[in-house]
Amino acid sequence: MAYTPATLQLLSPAGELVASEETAEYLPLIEALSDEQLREFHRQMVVMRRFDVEASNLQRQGQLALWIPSVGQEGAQVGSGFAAKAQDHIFPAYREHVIARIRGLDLITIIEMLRGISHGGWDPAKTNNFHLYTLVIGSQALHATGYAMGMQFDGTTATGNPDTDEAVIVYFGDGATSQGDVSEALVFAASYQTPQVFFLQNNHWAISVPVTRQSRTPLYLRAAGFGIPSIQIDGNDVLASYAVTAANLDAARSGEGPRFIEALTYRMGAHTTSDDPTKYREPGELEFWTANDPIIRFENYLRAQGADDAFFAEIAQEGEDLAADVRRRTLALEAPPADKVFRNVYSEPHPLVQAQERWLADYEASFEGGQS
Ligand SMILES: Cc1ncc(C[n+]2csc(CCOP(=O)(O)OP(=O)(O)O)c2C)c(N)n1
Ligand SMILES: [Mg+2]
Repeated sequence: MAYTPATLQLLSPAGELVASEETAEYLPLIEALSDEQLREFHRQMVVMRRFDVEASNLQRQGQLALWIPSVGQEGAQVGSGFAAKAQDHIFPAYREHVIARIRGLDLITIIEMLRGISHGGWDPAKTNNFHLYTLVIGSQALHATGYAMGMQFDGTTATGNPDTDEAVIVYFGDGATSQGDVSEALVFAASYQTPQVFFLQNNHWAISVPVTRQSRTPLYLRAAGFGIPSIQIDGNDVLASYAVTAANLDAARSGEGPRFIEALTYRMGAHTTSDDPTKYREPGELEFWTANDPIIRFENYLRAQGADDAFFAEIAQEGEDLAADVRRRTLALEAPPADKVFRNVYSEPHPLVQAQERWLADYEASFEGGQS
């Protein structure tokens, strides 16, 4: 499943604005952006792709237990991330590193989690309402809907003031749509008309299961069954992601109820560094999505708008600097204590866990120079 006739694009793959009946309501939101804001979109996409590559390399060099790449999904994330207002609350899954950075989370926090030296917590009050990563697929949809209901109870939404009215945006994947949690969240959101945008990043795979196995219909159509207005957009079009999310968040914020956006995008890399996608996907698929790369498309657009080589060189350098900084800070981190994984499993000592801990200690000790 690539693009469909229903997929909304504001920017063609060649990087030109699409003027049509469908795009007319969104183009003014793009025209209202300054050159600086547009360039900031690009800067974040480029810099974060470089960060992502560095994090994958660090994992391969034994510095992280795991990395979860977001390469290919920068357009969907940058656009929607900038569409959220400061007062909005963002509930991510676990691949939203770009949005994390936009909301001010220090990326080393994610690195620490995937190195195994933290349990992944941070305080959303200190990360501009960017809530915790959620590895239990789809459960964040329920957290988000509950939070949005709370806004209604607190009266912090739909008061008529767009500068302070709050909304929630929740990110989830195509695979998550098969989870009961997501369906339950949609039911409650529709019942209570929560101020909420469901943002589905359909990256076409749930590990090795293709989206075609998850759904016989385009996923945005599923929202109709819940009575939630929905739209399918080209998630590799950063401008579509921005404008459609902004419009839908505005609607949610002003009391019009929940909305559902399906952003078609592609996970260009592996599911995680523990996965080998060459085992299950056709090379032609990657070629199609490489030709629709969100960064190349937006670079073409910016060049036509007058951005020059110096700008692109500057942000490439910024990416290098960020990667070097993350590498330096990662190498300075402590090693994950081998016993930590066994702590906090049960409140009391547990024989099975104790046996596993002993096994690991013996295994480590079996290596030359190992310690028991
Ligand atoms: C409740 C639950 N079931 C299974 C898993 C194992 N799992 C981890 S990622 C994943 C696929 C999720 O796919 P999708 O929602 O499309 O998100 P993506 O990884 O593509 O961003 C699965 C099944 C899990 N983490 N949680
Ligand atoms: Mg997926």
